[in-house]
Amino acid sequence: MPTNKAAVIGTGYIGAAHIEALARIGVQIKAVADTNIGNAEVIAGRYNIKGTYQDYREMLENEDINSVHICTPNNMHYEIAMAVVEKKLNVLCEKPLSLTAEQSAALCKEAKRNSVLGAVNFNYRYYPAVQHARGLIKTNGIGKINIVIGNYLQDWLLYDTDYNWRLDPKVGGKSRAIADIGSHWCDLAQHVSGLKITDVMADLLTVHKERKQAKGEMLTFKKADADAEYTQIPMTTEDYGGVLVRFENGARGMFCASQVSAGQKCRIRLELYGSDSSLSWDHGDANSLWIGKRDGNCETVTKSPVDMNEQGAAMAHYPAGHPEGYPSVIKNMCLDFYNCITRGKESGTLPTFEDGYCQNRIVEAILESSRRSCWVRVEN
Ligand code: SOE
Repeated sequence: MPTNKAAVIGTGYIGAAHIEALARIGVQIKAVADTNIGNAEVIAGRYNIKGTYQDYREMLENEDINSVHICTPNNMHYEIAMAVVEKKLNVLCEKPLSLTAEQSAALCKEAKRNSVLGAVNFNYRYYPAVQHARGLIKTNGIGKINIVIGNYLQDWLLYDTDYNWRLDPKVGGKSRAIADIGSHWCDLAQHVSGLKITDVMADLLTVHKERKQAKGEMLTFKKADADAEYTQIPMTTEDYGGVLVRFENGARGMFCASQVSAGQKCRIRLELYGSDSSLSWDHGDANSLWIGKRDGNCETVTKSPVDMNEQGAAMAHYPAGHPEGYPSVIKNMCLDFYNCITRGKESGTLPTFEDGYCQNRIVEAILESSRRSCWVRVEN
């Protein structure tokens, strides 16, 4: 892809994953920006990237690029994405697209007005087994979908000494477990089933009403230093959310999102029950898809670029028996994004700004449902 020239803003753990993916697919990275210029310089050195900036605006002024990856904390997404689309550059933004549905609606409008492609990193779509499931459903492989259930569980916020910018509502947003990881589940459920979530009924819990913030920067998934000095911080965002959901075809479902489930590191699981058969995918065994049958034997489809259906095979780059994991799905997403730019049209797999906006509306409906203890309709 010689014509694409990218810049990456934010060089924390997910920024580094984008940079690695771009290097793998051969998109030229012209510059990186980070308020922590030391981080930007280290990663630029590793990948031989020429431009390093502390101020992303300066980078947008100076660099000859056609795309920008936004990998900063959540509260920066809106301002940066707006600046990028106003410069008529394509943008791949980390989730959430912005902190509110109102801001995301404005971004969708502005991206359209400037004829640029806007995408949001709902990366779990890009596992071969997930796309195989979507392909099966598209060809009516499991019959009418009646039930969709699952969860997304983590444990990196189990202790009250676990702290990070995501816990500050001004930086991370008003919702945490639901917006940070529940949104991945909702996106996956909608993308694979092809059905929109129309109503939600939620029950949220903040396990730690206060947390101890250690001095200095704490990266996501990192443990606090045992000798650290702490400040006590009141918590307003949820550690856990249980949500009943209804889909546009009348299907029912439920999911829970938790960041305080010991032993569960990154456990996203989706189960779909149709009138003919069932599908189950679990991130813990990401290269497999279980197909459940009432009559005859159940099957497990394993990742294979030759034996999977067209949608699954398109995401598999190594032979069967060679697992493809998290870095490969970021790579698949970047490939999809740049192919869409080159072809000048969306692929159907790419999570767009519209999908990011949709997740803001679901998250806001979930917060309202929990506040009012009732079913809330998602604006669609
Ligand atoms: C932290 O909970 C986090 O990094 C999320 O922000 C990501 O979206 C998820 O994929 C992994 O966990």
